[in-house]
Amino acid sequence: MKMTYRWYGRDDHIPLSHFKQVPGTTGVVGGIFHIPAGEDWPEEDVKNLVQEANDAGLDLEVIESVNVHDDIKLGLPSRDRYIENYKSTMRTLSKYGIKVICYNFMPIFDWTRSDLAMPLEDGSNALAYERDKIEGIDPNELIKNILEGSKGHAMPGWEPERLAGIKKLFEQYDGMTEETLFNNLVYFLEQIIPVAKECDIKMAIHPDDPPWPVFGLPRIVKNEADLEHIIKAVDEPENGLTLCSGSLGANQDNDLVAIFDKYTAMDRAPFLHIRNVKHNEKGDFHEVAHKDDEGTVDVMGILKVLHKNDYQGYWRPDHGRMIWGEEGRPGYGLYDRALGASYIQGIWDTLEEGE
Ligand code: DNO
Repeated sequence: MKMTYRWYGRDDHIPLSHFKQVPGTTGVVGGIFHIPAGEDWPEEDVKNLVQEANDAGLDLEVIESVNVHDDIKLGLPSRDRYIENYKSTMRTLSKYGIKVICYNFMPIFDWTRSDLAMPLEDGSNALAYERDKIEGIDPNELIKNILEGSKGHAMPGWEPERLAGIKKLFEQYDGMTEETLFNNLVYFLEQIIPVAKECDIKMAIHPDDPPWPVFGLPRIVKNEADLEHIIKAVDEPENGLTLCSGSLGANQDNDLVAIFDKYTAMDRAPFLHIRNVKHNEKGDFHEVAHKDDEGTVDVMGILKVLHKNDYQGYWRPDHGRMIWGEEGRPGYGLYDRALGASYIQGIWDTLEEGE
């Protein structure tokens, strides 16, 4: 498997050389964050992004994310214009060697947390989700908390210009069923998967985070049944999944090992996010170190099935804690992700050795 780190471009507090210093790193996962969802990505920006990573000796073959405009998720007539932009962006990305595009299909919000820096016993802090703090609060309150908690770092998925129209968006989604949202996803996929084929790009939908409805908005990427529904709806190798152990693992009913086994064996998961979460008695969760016994995710079990299936795709250590006093974008410090990466690679080497 190819080990990558998520890199936020020039806005990242971590220089590319630091990622490169972690043994085993082959590349970074990038994005262009100043272009609003729905717009076509300028070729010059794409070229510079890839060039900068390559100059540092790193591949940049995965984009996370090319975000999908809400009009596509809503199924509005204007979606066709945004889908054309999406296709054009795919063509540009393929010209610069991009192989995988990660995206999500969550209405309005991307990932949701109640706390971006929950103090842990060991003096570190991590992202957390407490249902009581989310359910019943005004979404504007949540936006305010996230933006304040991000301490000035742009948080992908929480772009202020998009959230400015939040009231109207909620009205537009009012009453939307999962079925309608799913049909809108299929409409989108039917248009873009032929382009992905032509461009030799794999699309990789990210699970909903957390995998249940938030603020009454429909969610369609929550569990194995949803994943199956999606890949079967447009049954082409380019219609793939980003398997995220933390997002899917937030619901303890999800059998992560079985899910990772099934879709990597089928070669339908070109990109993986590996992280760990811990649940409390109320079913709330917070993020923890990657080490298997720190949380409820069976990290070793997942690695064993990836090894069994000779996984050749991209993975990245996902969210870590903030440790050693590091300041940065919540979830995306260097230190704990590097510890997690090394831990995972140690397990991987042992599996290789045992062959
Ligand atoms: C959070 C990330 C998500 C993810 C998007 C993919 O840290 O895992 O924001 O990038 O949902 O589109």
